[in-house]
Parts: sequence; structure tokens; C-alpha cells
Amino acid sequence: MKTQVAIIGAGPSGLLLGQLLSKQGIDNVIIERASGDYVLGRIRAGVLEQGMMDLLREAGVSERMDKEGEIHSGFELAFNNKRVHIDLEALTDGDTVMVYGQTEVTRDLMQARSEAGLTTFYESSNVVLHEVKSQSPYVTFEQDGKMQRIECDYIAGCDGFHGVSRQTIPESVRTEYERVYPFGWLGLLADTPPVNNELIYCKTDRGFALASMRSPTRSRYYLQVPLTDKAENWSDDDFWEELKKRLPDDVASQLVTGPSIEKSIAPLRSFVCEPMQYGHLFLVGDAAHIVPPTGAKGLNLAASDVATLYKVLTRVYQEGDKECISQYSDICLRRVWNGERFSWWMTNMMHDFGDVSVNGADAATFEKFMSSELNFYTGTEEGRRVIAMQYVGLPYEPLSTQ
Ligand code: RFL
Ligand code: PHB
Repeated sequence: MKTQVAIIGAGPSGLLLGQLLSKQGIDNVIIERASGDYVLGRIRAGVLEQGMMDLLREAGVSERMDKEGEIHSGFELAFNNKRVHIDLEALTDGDTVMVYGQTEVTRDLMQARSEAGLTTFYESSNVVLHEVKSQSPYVTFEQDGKMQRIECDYIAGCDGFHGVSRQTIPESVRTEYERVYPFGWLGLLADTPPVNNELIYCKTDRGFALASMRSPTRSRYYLQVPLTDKAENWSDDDFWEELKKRLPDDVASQLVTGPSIEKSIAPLRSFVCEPMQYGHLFLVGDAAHIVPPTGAKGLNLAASDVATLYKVLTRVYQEGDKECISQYSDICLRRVWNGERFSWWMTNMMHDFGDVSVNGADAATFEKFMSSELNFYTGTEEGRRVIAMQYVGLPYEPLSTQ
């Protein structure tokens, strides 16, 4: 089989890239390790920046998002039983974010792909990338017990943090930057009305909590937990009880509880692989970088990589300009590091690091620095604007069109 772009992974990065390339007449095939249902069963991101909303519109997959997604013009930071409103719209140029789950984005993209009759292999195993430095790379994999080979011009590695694409870049060429945090987030999804109409990020002596949502009838909550905890050892009652203790009192009294639909623990990590391009292979999204979820940046950074790559490949195919290939990594990494820094900063400021020393400071000293940071930034309009600007996302800087 032959295609122009072989895409590894049918998460949001792979599906969105495939959709945008197809709209430009660029042929692509997606190879995914899991089943479609498995991909849709993963509960992840919930907040889309303006740039990602616009990209989904450009891809022609925004109809349901525009109908069902909720525009949020602000969010709250709670600490010391105080609630500080970050008015995104007033503090920026009228920018807002949208609450529309990653699951729904993925479902819309899958549907568009199947309606367009584009090829996706699900449940493929032993996916291997070959000759990525050459003009004729190819991908092999096993499908229903048979070996398959797809010849292509380019490969997009959209296979997440645990995928194979990044490992294809020789270690001598790759530099990896990493910070692993000493706690995780326990997430719970429930068909209960959200406790507040905006997200609330809470810092408490018992650890961090986040009150989020998916719709007016579906809420999503998170608790900071030790990495040694197991989701199955947390009963729903234990979760709700702990959440009430971490929400501001007036909010906790409004909490509606109910049975969980999903409960899982995610570790927190900051990670970047440089460069993001090697020969005819491009890394996209979580395959190249991971952020802790505190700034809601993971999915949005993935979307901005996709925006850049689809512009690069469009230029390659429509204008024969191969020079721009070497710009992909630098363009993406500028934005990635901004997102990494913001997520790291928010994570440091909002979490309880227990007795772990951080950045060379003992735990008590680090906590004093972070409390002061939080008070300083939330206590002035300039500080709140710095938070707001970063939360709504910096402008996309995909390839310029000059
Ligand atoms: P994904 O979504 O991980 O998709 C990668 C796909 O590649 C497949 N795959 C392979 N396919 C073929 N061969 C192989 N060898 C393969 N290995 C893997 C996988 O099955 C999968 O389908 O990466 P992508 O597309 O780059 O999308 C990135 C986003 O998923 C990610 O950034 C966000 O979900 C991160 N994230 C969050 N981001 C936010 O912006 N806001 C959030 O609130 C938020 N919450 C989260 C999150 C990530 C979580 N993880 C990673 C556990 C909550 C969680 C729990
Ligand atoms: C979510 O709703 O899953 C969510 C929202 C904001 C975050 C992280 C997760 O920062």
C-alpha cells in the first residue's frame, strides 16, 4: 500500500492532522494500536483554547462543538478559603476558552474520517517505522495476523508518550528534558451537575483539587494523590468526602454527589524531546512533549503542532517548498516551552509537595516561595493578566504565508 503521509496513532493529533491534510488533497493513512472504542474510553482533556477551536472549524469538524461546547470567560483560583476570579475575557483581548471534552473532539474527528472514507487501521500491532532518514520511508505492522507495509513520503508520529515514533530517532540525535512530580491526579467523572459554572483550581493544606465539568449535567473532579495510591482503592464516597474538604466552604456546601462513571489516576510529568523532526519523520503532540494537566495545555499544544505540520506539508506538496521542513521543530518548540513553563509554574504554585525538597529548597521554604507567588500574581490586575494570557493560549505561530 502507498500513501503520501503515514500517521501513527489515532488520538486527537493523528485524527486532526489526517482531516486537515485530506482537506488539502494530501492522502494519508492512520495506523492505531488500540481499538476505536478504547481510544474513546480514555477520559482526558476538557478545555480548548481559541486556536484549537479555530483549527477544528478549519478542519470542518466543529458543528457539534459549536452547539454543545460551553464558552468560559473566566475561571477561579481558590486558596486560604479565598476565591480569586480570573476574568479571561476582560484581562485579554476578549479571549475565552471552551469546555468540550477530548472524547467528544475525538468522536467528531472519527466520524468525519469515516464519512470521508479515509483509511484507518485499528488494533494494529508491532508497528515499526523504517528508513525515516531516506526519501522513501515505510511503516510495517501486523493486522489480523498478516504483515502490512505502507510506503509513504512522510511519517507523522502521533502515537503519544508511550509510542514508537520518538524511539525511532537515534539517541545520539535526541535530547530529552524531564521533570517527574511526586504526586498524581485522581480524576472522577459523574453525571451530576457541576458544583460551579466555572472551573475552580483549589490549593489546600490537604493537597490540590480541581472542579471541572463536561456539560451542565456531567462533572469532572480531580484530587492530588500520592503516586502510591490506586484508583480502585478510592471508593466514590471517599472521593466526595475528600473533595468537600478541599473545596472552599461555600462551594462544598453546593456539591452534588453521585456514582462515578470513570475513576483513574494520572501521573504528572513535564517532558520535551528535541528535535521534533528527523529526516522524513515528524513528532506531534504527546509523542514529543508532556505537560502536567494543571494549565490545561496538553491537548492544545498537540493541536498547535498539528496546525504547524499541516501548513508545512501543504507547502511541500502544493508549492514544492521543502525548505520549510527544517523549520517545523523550532516553530513548535517555541510554543511548547511556553506551555511547559506555564504548566510547571501552575503545578508548583497550586500543589502540596509534602516534605519533598524542590529546586534545592527544603519543602517549607519552597511552600513559602509558592504562597508568596500565588498571592503576588492573584493580588494585582497585572498578575491576573499574566495568568489569563497564558491560560487562553498564546497566538499560534504556524508557518507564515509570505
Ligand atoms: P494520545 O491521545 O496519547 O494518542 C496517541 C495514540 O497513539 C496510539 N499509539 C500507537 N499507535 C500505533 N502504534 C503504536 N506503537 C502506538 N502507541 C500508541 C495510542 O493508542 C493513542 O490512541 O496523544 P495525542 O493525539 O498527541 O493527544 C494528546 C492528548 O491526548 C494529551 O495531550 C492530553 O489528553 C493531555 N491531558 C490533558 N490535556 C489538556 O489539555 N487538558 C487536560 O485536562 C488533560 N487531562 C491529559 C489529561 C492526559 C492524561 N493522560 C495522558 C493519562 C488527563 C490524563 C489522564
Ligand atoms: C478537565 O476538565 O479534565 C480539566 C480541565 C482543566 C485542567 C485539567 C483538566 O487544567
